[in-house]
Amino acid sequence: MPEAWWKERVFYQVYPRSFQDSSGDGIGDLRGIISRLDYLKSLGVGAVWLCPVYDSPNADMGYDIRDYEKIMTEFGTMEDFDELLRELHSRDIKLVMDLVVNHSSDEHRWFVESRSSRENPYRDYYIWRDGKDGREPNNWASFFTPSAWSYDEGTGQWYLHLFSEKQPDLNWENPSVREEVYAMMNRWFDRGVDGFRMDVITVIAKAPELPDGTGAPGSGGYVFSPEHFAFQPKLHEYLREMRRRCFDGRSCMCVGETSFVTTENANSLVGDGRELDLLFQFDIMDMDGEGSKWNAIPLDVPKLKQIIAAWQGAIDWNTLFLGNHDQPRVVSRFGDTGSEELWKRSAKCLATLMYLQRGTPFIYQGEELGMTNAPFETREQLRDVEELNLLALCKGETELERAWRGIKAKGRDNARTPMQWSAGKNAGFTTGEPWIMLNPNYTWINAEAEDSDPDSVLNYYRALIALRNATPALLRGDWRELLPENKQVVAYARELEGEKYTVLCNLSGKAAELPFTLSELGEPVLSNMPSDPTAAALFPYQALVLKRS
Ligand code: TEU
Repeated sequence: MPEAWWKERVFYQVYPRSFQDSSGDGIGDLRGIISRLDYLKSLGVGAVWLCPVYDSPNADMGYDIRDYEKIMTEFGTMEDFDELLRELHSRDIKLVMDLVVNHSSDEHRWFVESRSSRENPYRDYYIWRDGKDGREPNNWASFFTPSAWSYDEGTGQWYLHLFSEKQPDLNWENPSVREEVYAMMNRWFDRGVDGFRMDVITVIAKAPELPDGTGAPGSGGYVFSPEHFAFQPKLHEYLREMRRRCFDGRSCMCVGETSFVTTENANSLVGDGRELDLLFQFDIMDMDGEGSKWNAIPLDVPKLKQIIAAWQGAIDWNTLFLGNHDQPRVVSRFGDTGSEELWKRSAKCLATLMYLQRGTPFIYQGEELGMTNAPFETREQLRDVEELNLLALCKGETELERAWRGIKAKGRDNARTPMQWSAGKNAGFTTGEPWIMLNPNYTWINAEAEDSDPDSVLNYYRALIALRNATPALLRGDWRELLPENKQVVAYARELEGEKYTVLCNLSGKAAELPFTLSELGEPVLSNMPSDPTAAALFPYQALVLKRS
């Protein structure tokens, strides 16, 4: 039986606002994406995850949807969308849409109705409660603002928003909400899309009584309370219903952004019940934060190895990624950007260690060029609601300094600067004024320059993807950890029907000794620098894939 298509293909995440502008307004758009599809094909990817393109006031850059069945004006029209889908399919590339149904925009018709009166039929589409002693209904903190509640003067009640006040949470307990969502998803499937990436899907069900959180109070005394909104029992009921109503009988896939998932509860989502096909877990993304997303401690290789081994052991099929539109740039975060040589070598090393594991790779746009964090210096240069809210809360110089350190290292705008296509005007992204600043290093980190350089990060990604695509053992083989005690080298074997590959990646800036010579493991089939088969060591950031002959 052929494997599910989403296991065999490499995904590429497009952040449309920053990918390619075709209209000259400084904002990427659908026709821009269409003009770059041959580039995606040349990379070898087989599916695109498209960040939200629905009509939105962009309080959270499209993750606040005003109309689920209209394309954002700046991005184009539904005709452009249909053309994009056709053009992708004609190149044998699948399209997976990003869908945000934990919340909508406060400008969505449902919410406009809902807040218009307590009796409105849409009132129960959202989560409204009376206040307690003139304060919020409970003490929950939101991801983006101190309190998860906002007061509505007109109707004298509070509404829940786990994200910004412009992102009210939908009430999944209301069957009408669920029916509307399923019908909408089915209309997109009928249009031809191949799947959905479901935004923060693990928080759609809330504890019915909305009890106070008991954790440590944060800003304003509010408590971040995932124990009452993540992985609630009803979540599984809703996901099974969604599976039945939308996915059964179609060869479409569902990947969940499963915030708060653990190796213990993951199989409740992707195991036999098959509520989701794939899940995104964030253990690697969270490992350098020490409890706060804004901290940035240096990469701890043994801890990384532990996370990789734990997840390879926990579920049958992982998603493999090191970044996305919410995260800083991969090579700035986990590699070494101190010199051009190490930047290049470490970018290739990180890709090798991640994308040859058992699972489905997800590459974030520009990562394949080795794009880096951007040198933001002023508030005016920032666009992200999360960063701007953080700065707005700062009292005094010390807090501001700390916030800026966090924004530079971890801020989401790092991943959202325009794609670097060429050394020409605005990196070839737009003829107009870009909506967010360009990273000035586009003069030398760009697709055009890298395309013609055989040693570039881009051409390495092409070779890596081609190798994976063509090698059954790297697609479907077992995964086995090697050198578990080694503190610098990530090493593993992939094996299928007697074919064996070994992946060795020195993820440190120092040479690493090995307990064998390279030739003992076979012939190199991919490497990021010349290697000596008689050596029993790896250079800093050296990556090597060997095939046992
Ligand atoms: O992110 C969900 C999420 O859990 C966030 O806390 C994420 O970890 C955070 O952005 C990190 O700084 C999703 C989307 O990917 C994100 O872009 C949206 O802002 C968010 O949901 C709300 O829809």
